[in-house]
Amino acid sequence: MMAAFLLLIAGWSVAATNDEDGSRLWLRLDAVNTPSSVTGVKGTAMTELQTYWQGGPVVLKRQKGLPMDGYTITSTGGKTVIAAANDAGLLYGVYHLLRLQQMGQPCTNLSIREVPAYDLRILNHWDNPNGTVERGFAGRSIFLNPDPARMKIYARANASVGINGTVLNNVNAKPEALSTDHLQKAKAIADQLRPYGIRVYLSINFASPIRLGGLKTADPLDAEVIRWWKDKVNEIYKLIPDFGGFLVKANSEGEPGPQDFGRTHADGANMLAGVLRPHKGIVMWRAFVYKPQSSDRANQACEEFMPLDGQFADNVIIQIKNGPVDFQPREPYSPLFTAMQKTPMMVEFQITQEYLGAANHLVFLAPMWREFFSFVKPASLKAMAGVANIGDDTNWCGHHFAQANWYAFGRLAWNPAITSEQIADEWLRQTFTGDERLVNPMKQVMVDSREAAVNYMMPLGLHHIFAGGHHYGPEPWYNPPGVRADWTPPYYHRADSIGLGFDRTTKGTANARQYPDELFRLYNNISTCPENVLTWFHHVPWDYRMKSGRTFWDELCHKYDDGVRQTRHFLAVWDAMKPYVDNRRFDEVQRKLRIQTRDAEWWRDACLLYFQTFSHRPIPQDMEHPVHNLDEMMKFRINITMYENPVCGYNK
Ligand code: GCW
Repeated sequence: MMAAFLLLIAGWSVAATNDEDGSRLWLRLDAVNTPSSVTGVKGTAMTELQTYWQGGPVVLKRQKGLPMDGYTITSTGGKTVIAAANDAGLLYGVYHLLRLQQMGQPCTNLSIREVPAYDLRILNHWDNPNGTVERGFAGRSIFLNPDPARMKIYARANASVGINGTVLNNVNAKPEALSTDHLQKAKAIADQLRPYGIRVYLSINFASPIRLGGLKTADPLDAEVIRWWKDKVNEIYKLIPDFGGFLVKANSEGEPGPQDFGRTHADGANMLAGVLRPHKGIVMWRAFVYKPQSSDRANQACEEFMPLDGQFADNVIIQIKNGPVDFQPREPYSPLFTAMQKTPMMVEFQITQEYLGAANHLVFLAPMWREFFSFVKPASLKAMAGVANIGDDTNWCGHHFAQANWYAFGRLAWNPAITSEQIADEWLRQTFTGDERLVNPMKQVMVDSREAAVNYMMPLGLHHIFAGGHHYGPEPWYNPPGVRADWTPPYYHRADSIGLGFDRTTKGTANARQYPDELFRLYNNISTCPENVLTWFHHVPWDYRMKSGRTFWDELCHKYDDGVRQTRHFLAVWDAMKPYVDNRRFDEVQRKLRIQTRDAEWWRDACLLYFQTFSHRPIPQDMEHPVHNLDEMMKFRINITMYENPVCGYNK
């Protein structure tokens, strides 16, 4: 009896240890030693080595001549030397070596030289003081009551891919983010992240002098306002001597800004930059602006920022979303990137999947970001920011595969030329297994997943036809009275009896004109416009002949159906992965993929049946026909806030 009981316990514990919960992210090496305690970033580098490195002796050497954060790794005769100009470079070199070890790659005869593309590789958390995370699909804020053990994993994960900055709070910033109480909390976090070479930054509310300081104005040219900011900044630097600076969303979506006081973005940004300069702090000023009155939201960043090109202080960087509208599954790049010539710029990617199935869909974002870099030269930018997908969920990101997007962001901020395949390969080997029977098929799934999402959500240049509010699922018909037009899908898809799409040519809103000549000509002409952005730039007649020979309507139908079939294929591939993955992660991913296949059908059926009410054309015979009914789908709503992940999608 006793023996049977013990056996049961033993059996249970084996199964339990085989199961992984994803909390270790891609850092799954087990400790081989207990490190001696050392401090500072170099201390962290030594500790990581002592704890996890299984190879021969490694020397960490400070060496002049290399750019900051860069490193070399050279190994000869069993001895490895990591050299770098600064301690962070040594730490990155150590993580490189550990990555090779974890992937089972050769760790001898190395001759590696790595230099980051950007000095600033930064996460933006949209975390609120009450613990909610805007567009957060992985639980609540990790910064609310930071757990030291989790903060250590967070710091290690970031440093392991070279991320060296983090903005702790939402760009829709509450004034209290700068209260002494909150600054104390920020200090505590900064103290935990500093040994990993990570600096903290804060988003600020431009009206803080009024709402926190009790002043009558927040006019950036007012002497008292400037004094208020100086005092506040001095207070911050007393607590956090290496504080990085401010991120600002101003005069956008109801947030206050310098325009409220008759001043420009440059006036506002430069005032803050002046106050931060003595401390070597910077201002990241967002270009995400649009007004309800304008004829085309996509035009507005250029309209507002081009007249200010060259007027910003040198410690201001303009932070621009990759596309001109808002993190859609596919957008052309924001033309501001090529229009502005005299202003430092950085790109803002969205790691959290606000418009890509939240934490339910497997969508690997590296291909999307690489696509951006095929239009915008990496060297034309100063830095890279990513809106984090991190929360207090056990597996950090809600979906095990969403961890890959955090990883990919860091790798691309270090080197935008790394291919999506390589990133997926590295991440799979570290996070799951080096077994090729998993790595090869799942790498393909990851690399194909973004195009699949575009297909089942918004093919051929469609955009912003999401459900209002939470943005999960299709709602191309969403147009309630009183909601501003540019927050409703019909503003973007413009479906009518003639066709579908937004005329942004010179006959329409002339958005195409904001691109360099060569691209302007390409986009402005329907016969040369790439089909993957066709309805972004053109109102396309239903019978327009596509390159495939099909009519536009038939092509649209087929694209949606392709997306559905691709997701079913992803599920089938994953189903076959069971032998190579622990049960827990296998089941969790499988469940999410099942949701995704059903959501893909929901997208296809809702969009095609709705657009069919305009096109009056049949769904082609040679594809699967909708399995749902439009009326029912139009009544269906998921009632969640923008701080939650839906437990499942369409379930009727
Ligand atoms: O993507 C949109 C989101 C908002 C967000 C805003 C922004 C933080 O729907 O939730 O607010 O953009 O980027 O400022």
